[in-house]
Amino acid sequence: MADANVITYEALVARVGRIFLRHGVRPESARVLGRVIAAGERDNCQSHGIYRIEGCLQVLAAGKVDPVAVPEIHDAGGPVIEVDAGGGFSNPAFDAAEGVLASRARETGLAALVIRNCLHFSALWHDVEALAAEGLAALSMCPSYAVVAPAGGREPLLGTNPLAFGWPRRGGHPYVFDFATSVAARGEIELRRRAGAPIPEGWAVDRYGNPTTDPEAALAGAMLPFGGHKGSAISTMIELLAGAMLGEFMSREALEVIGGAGFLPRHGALVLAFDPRRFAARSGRDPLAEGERLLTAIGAQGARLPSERRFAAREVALRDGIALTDAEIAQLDAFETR
Ligand code: NDP
Ligand code: PYC
Repeated sequence: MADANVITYEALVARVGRIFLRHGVRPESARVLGRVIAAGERDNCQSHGIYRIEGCLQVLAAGKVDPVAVPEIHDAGGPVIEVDAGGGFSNPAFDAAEGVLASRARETGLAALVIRNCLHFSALWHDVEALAAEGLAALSMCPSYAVVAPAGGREPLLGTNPLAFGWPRRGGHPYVFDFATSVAARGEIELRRRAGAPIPEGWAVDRYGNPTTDPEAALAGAMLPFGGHKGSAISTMIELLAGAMLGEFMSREALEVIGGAGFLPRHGALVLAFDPRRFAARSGRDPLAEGERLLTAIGAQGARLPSERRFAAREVALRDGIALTDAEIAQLDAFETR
């Protein structure tokens, strides 16, 4: 650990937490935000790592998120549990309610968590990994802001609407995928804009509907859904289930309310937790063993499982520390003092 730019995961969690504390976030939430953002760097997911701090500080400064909101759980004992983030960040609300969600899923086989009124900036793998660690399968989804044109259209209407799935595995990392339903997360385009690099073809169209590889033109135009009409339909489903069904903002309204894609979006989120043992009970089969057969067979073909890259990066970061660039260190210093 000779390099001054290499920082341990724990030190980065503490450092990011201190930044949020300094910017008025209550200690419990600052700790969660520190963990979530540092975990993005640890797992080599830069689009949702320390690059996001700036966006979070912007919404704090603009009064678009409540720094001292205390998540409020509403649980009538049924399959749907609600947590009102009170206009605060989504992650502390998920953390507050995760235990109730997991125990309800174990009791009844299936439970849903509705997160209301939250500022959402993070990756979703945090949610499904936490539930998989409890032996549960999970789905997590949310709208974002309207920056994606539906397949066949050219006006931004859908969000980058992420979807994550987790499946528990005995004695190893869970099976997890987590992706935007746009070809890439918007953060990936912004990171390329900052680096002066083009985006791959097929990610976006400019404001006139022409294909573009220029990040500026893409950000001013519309992103595209992954997989054509299939990604467009999944993204629409997320608008309906995690927006319309919850009575929370869909991506178009989220964009209007927050005042443009320059700010992080505000909306709700939906997390579903399933207990595979309860679902399989009458079959007499072991669902985790069945799942294992499939996952092993995928690996046996030389195909990599989603999250394998991330888990490998995590192992290295926990062993050797996280290497930050000079610019990132300078930015953390600036955030801590301003
Ligand atoms: P990526 O395209 O980088 O990755 C998507 C998933 O596919 C990951 O699980 C990844 O695993 C896996 N994967 C990638 N390549 C392969 C491969 N060759 N074989 C098998 N699996 C593979 O993600 P996106 O850019 O779409 O999204 C990035 C993040 O942005 C997500 O975490 C998402 O939650 C977040 N996001 C958040 C939003 C919000 O509103 N809060 C909005 C949009 C996105 P691995 O990580 O191991 O590479
Ligand atoms: O990367 O698309 C994105 C995104 C939107 C909100 C948070 N991340």
